[in-house]
Amino acid sequence: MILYDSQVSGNCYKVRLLLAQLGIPCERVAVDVVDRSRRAEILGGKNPSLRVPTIVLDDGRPLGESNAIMWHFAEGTGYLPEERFARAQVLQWLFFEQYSHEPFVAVARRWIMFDEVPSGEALAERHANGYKALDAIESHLAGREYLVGERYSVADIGLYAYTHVAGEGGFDLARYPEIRGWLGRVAAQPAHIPITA
Ligand SMILES: N[C@@H](CCC(=O)N[C@@H](CS)C(=O)NCC(=O)O)C(=O)O
Repeated sequence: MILYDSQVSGNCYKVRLLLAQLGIPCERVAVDVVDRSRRAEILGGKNPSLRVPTIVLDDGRPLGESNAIMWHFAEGTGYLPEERFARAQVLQWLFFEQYSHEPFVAVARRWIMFDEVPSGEALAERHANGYKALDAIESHLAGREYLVGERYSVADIGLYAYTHVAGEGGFDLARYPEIRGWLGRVAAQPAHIPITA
């Protein structure tokens, strides 16, 4: 199995973390996420969006989108609930991550660390919306250990990926005690690996 990957990408880290926790080995092919010039050559025919993560299963079938890849591998394991409503709640958080969190928290980090910040106003807008997402997670976690059903799941991996490095995007997590406690619980899970692994 081959994972087209980027070490610095939180989306790729979701897949690496889940596979590590499931004990599933894969070959990693590093793809440059800043220089896009070889994208079509590397990912053409595998992922229509030409983005990473993209995984190619042992039988040759390719799959893109971090949360879809996690869902595929988590099915039938303890990382995805069996009960119908709880599964929908996991999807609720994964869609929230992609629409309300990643475009702001991850993009601010990307601009600051790897690209360039287009303007002060643009960064302020990413921060304002990113803080709204962090506020939502903070209030949901009050009185809870994990995002869904009091059990660690791919919902937690999905939101952990960019939240735990939000400081690199200029976000201040000091004001979020619930999130900081939850980040610690996620990092303490068996077979956890850091984004740098
Ligand atoms: N929704 C996608 C987003 C994938 C994505 O944006 N990947 C980034 C790295 S984090 C990428 O490939 N960026 C380079 C590009 O946009 O060409 C997912 O969750 O997998």
